[in-house]
Amino acid sequence: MERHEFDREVKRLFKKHNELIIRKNRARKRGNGIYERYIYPVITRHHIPVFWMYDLNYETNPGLLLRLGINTTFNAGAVKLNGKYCMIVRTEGFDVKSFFAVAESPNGIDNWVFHNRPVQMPVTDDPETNVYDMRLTHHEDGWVYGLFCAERKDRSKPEDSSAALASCGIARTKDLVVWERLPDLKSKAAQQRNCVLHPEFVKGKYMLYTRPQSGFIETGDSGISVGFTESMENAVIDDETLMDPRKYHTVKEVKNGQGPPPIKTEIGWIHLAHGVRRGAAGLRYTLYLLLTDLNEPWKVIKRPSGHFIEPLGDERVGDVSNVVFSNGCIKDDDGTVFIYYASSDTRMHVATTCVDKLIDYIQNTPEDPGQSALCVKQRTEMIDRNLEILKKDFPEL
Ligand code: M1P
Repeated sequence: MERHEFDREVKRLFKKHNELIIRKNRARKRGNGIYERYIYPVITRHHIPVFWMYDLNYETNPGLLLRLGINTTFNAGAVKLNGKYCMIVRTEGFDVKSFFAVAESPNGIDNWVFHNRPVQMPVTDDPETNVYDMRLTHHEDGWVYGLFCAERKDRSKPEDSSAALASCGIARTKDLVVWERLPDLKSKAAQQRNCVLHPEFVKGKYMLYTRPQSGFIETGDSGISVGFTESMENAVIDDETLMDPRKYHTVKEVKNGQGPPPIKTEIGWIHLAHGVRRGAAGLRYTLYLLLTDLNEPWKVIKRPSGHFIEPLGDERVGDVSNVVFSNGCIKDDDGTVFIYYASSDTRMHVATTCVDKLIDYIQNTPEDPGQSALCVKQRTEMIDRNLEILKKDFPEL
C-alpha cells in the first residue's frame, strides 16, 4: 500500500468503528411484559479499539494487516461507578486467551467505549493460563471485588493437553483500573467455577456463592452452594452448603451456576443463575431466577418455574451455540434493572426491566410442579379462569 492509501485506510477503520460505537440501540417491540430485549447486541468484537488489533506503523505494517485479532467479547461482569455503567468484558483473542477489558456507557444501553488498555491484572506466584467470567461485587466494606475463573494446566496429567484446573481468582479495586490481586479461594473442592461474592456481610463474615466441581467440566453432584470466609485477603471456605441443587428434567438438570451478585429487594434477594440441559444438539444454557431470604441469603424461598431468558434468533449461534450466560447486572436507584447477558459465548446483550416487575414475576410465576400431568393441571386452571374472563369482558375475541 502507498503511504496515502495506508493513511486513508486507517481513517476508514476508525470511522467505521466510531459509527458502531455511537449507533443508538432501542428496545425490540412486543416484549414478554417482564423485560425488554434490544435490537442490537451491546458489545461485540467490533467494539474493540482498532489500535488493539492493528499495528498502525506504516514501516512495520505497510499492508495494514490485522495482527492480534479479537475473537469474542462476552460474559461481562457489571457495576455502576461514578455515574457510569461499566462492564468488565471477557475478551478473547485469536490465541484463545481471555483477558478482562472495561467498557463504559453513559446510559447502560449504547455508546460503550473501552478504556484505552485492557485490565493489567496482576498474577499470583502460580500464574494462570486463562482468566474469565468476572463477577463484580461492590461490597459494603468499600472495595469492588472481582471473582473470576483462573484456569491452569493440570500438571498431574502432563500427557493430557486438555486437562485443566479451575479455581476462583480474587482481585479488588476502587476504580476498575488498578487491581490488587489476592490469593485464590481455598476450599475443599477439587475445582471451583462461577464463584460470586455476596454484597453484604452475613453474620460478620464474607459470604460467597460457589460451585464446587469434581472436574474441570463435571460438577459431580453439586449445584450453587454457599460458604463463608473471615477475610478476602486470604479467603478460606471450610464448609460449602448446597443452596440450589440441580434437578432432573428442569432447566438445571445438568449444571447450574450463580450469575451476578443478587439484587436486594424488600421481599428478599433476587438471584439470576444459569441452568444447563443436554439435548441431541448439545448443551443448552438458559437463565432462571430464584429468591432467597433477606437475612439468610442462602435459603431459597421462591423458585419460579422454567427459564427467564433463553437464546433467541441470532443469539443461538456463536462460538458455543445455544447459550445465554449472565454474570453482570446493574440496579439503578429508581429501580431500573439492566441485565447484561452474553449469547453463545460470542457477544453481549442487555435486557431491561425494573425491580417491581421482577418481584411480580417471582411472586406470581408458579413453581415447576415436576410432572407433565401436573403442568397441564396448572395451565388448565389458568385457561379456565381466562375463558370466563374472555366470555365476560371480551366477547368479540
Ligand atoms: O460455554 C458455556 C459456558 O460454560 C462454562 O460455564 P459452566 O461452568 O457453568 O458450564 C463457562 O466456561 C462459561 O464461560 C461459558 O459461557
